[in-house]
Amino acid sequence: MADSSASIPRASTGPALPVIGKSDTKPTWCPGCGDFSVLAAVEMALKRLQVPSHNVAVVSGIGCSSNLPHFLSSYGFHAIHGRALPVAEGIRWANHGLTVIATGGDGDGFGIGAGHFVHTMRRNVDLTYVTMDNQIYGLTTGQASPTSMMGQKTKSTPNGVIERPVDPIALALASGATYVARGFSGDVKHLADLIANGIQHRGFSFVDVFSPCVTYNKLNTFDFFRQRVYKLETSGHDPTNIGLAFQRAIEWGEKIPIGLFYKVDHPTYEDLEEVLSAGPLAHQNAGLVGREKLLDEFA
Ligand SMILES: Cc1ncc(C[n+]2csc(CCOP(=O)(O)OP(=O)(O)O)c2C)c(N)n1
Ligand code: SF4
Repeated sequence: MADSSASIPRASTGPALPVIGKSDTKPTWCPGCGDFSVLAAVEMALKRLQVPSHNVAVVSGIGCSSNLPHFLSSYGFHAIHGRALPVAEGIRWANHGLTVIATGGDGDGFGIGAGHFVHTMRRNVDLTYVTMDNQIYGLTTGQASPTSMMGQKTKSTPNGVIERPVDPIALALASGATYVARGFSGDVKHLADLIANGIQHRGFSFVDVFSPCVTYNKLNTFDFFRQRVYKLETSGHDPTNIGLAFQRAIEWGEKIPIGLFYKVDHPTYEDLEEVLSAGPLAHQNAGLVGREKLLDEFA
């Protein structure tokens, strides 16, 4: 099988090409929202990798966090609720010369979008998925989300959440993601490192971010995480060992890990799929000819 990756620039450079930056649209997030840090970290990562604006597509679903693509000077697509990943995947299939980043909230990704989350990971599509996990529905003003903690009182759970939360890290490990990390909005540099390394990784990169909703989640605040998070990088964790990664993933209490849980090299969907392995569809003339032939059959 041909390895087309060698000919595809993942982060091309050049003085004439504008590197990504902020767009003219200003964020409408509440002052202090964790999502500001995630925007800054995504921008820092892309700047560090010198990815030109025209080589990046940022895709989201619906939610406060899903407004992020509006604020970057890249291509962007604001999809429907829970559908960031299928759109991102479609963009990769059409043109896997692009750096594709999907973003969104925990409701978007682990609730309505949970099926897409699992299946995009098991295909190992080469894109980076950054979730702003505030453990609440922010945009719809404070209902419980799939990652809300048991017992938490919210608008939709006035007597407290009685369901066990989804563990996004464990789910990603079980579903075949090949780069699994967690960051915190309170540490932008560390988060930017995780995102930059995720973009450079060949395969599905997942970065879940503790990104507090300062308006509707009074439990999982910046202070809550500051008192609990510790870095895997400084704790002797071996990110090549999936068993150890699962052990760290289920840690939740006085200490909560952030950093790189797991990373493995595995062929991507684009490597293994016969047509895509010959290079981006967008650059394949044969694809156009084939399409015309197909249309002729129905004419
Ligand atoms: C099909 C569909 N169902 C429900 C909604 C309403 N809705 C919009 S955003 C949202 C959840 C937002 O939470 P999250 O994805 O965690 O993002 P946040 O706003 O917290 O960043 C919901 C339920 C919708 N827009 N479309
Ligand atoms: S409601 Fe919460 S998630 Fe939405 S912008 Fe405000 S602080 Fe951020």
